[in-house]
Amino acid sequence: PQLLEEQERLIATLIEAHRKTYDASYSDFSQFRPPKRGDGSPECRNATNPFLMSLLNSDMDELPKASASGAEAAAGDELSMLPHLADLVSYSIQKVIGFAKMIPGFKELCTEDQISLLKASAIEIIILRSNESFTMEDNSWTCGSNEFKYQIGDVMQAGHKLELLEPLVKFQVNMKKLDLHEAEHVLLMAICLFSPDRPGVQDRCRVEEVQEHLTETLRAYIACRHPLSCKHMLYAKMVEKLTELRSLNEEHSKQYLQISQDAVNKEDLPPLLLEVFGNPTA
Ligand code: 6VH
Repeated sequence: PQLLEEQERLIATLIEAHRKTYDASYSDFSQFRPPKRGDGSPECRNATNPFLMSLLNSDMDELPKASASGAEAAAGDELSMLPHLADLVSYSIQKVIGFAKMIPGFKELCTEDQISLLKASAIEIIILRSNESFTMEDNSWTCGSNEFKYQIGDVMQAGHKLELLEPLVKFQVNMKKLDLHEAEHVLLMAICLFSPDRPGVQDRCRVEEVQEHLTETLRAYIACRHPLSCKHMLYAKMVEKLTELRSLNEEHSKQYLQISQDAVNKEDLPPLLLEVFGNPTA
């Protein structure tokens, strides 16, 4: 089988769209609210006794005037990574939107369907694109300096449960092992976006048409570009990843609802995040 000229162009367009929306230098990350890691410091270990801690650690014999500050520090300590990671996710959603807009066929959909597709797939595409920063060396997402190296413990400090993060890390490891070409990586993200079975999609046929065109291109690409030794079952394995993403998505929805209810500082969640993942207080 051969890649048609049109399929070649599609791949080139997707790669260009991804490069324009994925900054592999991660230089914008310093604009997010800073990461706060409970590093086992005394303040952190004693997060349950914020008032006692502040009295023992200062010469004052009074409780801090900003009365709620102690309690907030305690609650905020548990979700200490939330502002930074919420900013990272909000930023990533903006980039995913930029990527979507450059995929042939997306802009031709009505705005309602564009929104339905983005809302449903945003977390899945973020999980996929994050594989670029994931490293099996220490199972972290490494985005430059140590400050922007995200490990499981950091994500737990944004309120996510360990038992739900393990499948996420496993997913990242298995993705890494597929060792996808850039063409395959961007096609998978586009295929994920154009899923006709997402809630609220009106023009399912149009979405399905685009998705089929993308999957056909992926099959053709694997058939003629991927080395014989490793293309075995690759397409099937990639489709399997889409299924795993659905279940990660479902778990994320539940975790997000819990986190958004637990968050003492509602400003921790940027407005775009509330719009895409839902605002339980609205
Ligand atoms: C890429 F916790 O776009 C860019 F509050 O590759 C770089 F934030 O609940 C880096 F609210 O339930 C990168 F929804 C890394 F936002 C991605 C990572 C590392 C990118 C940090 C933790 C992330 C992970 C991908 C998904 C995961 C962001 C979390 C998603 C979230 C969230 C929030 C909210 C937050 C945690 C999770 C989860 C599962 C297991 C899916 C983003």
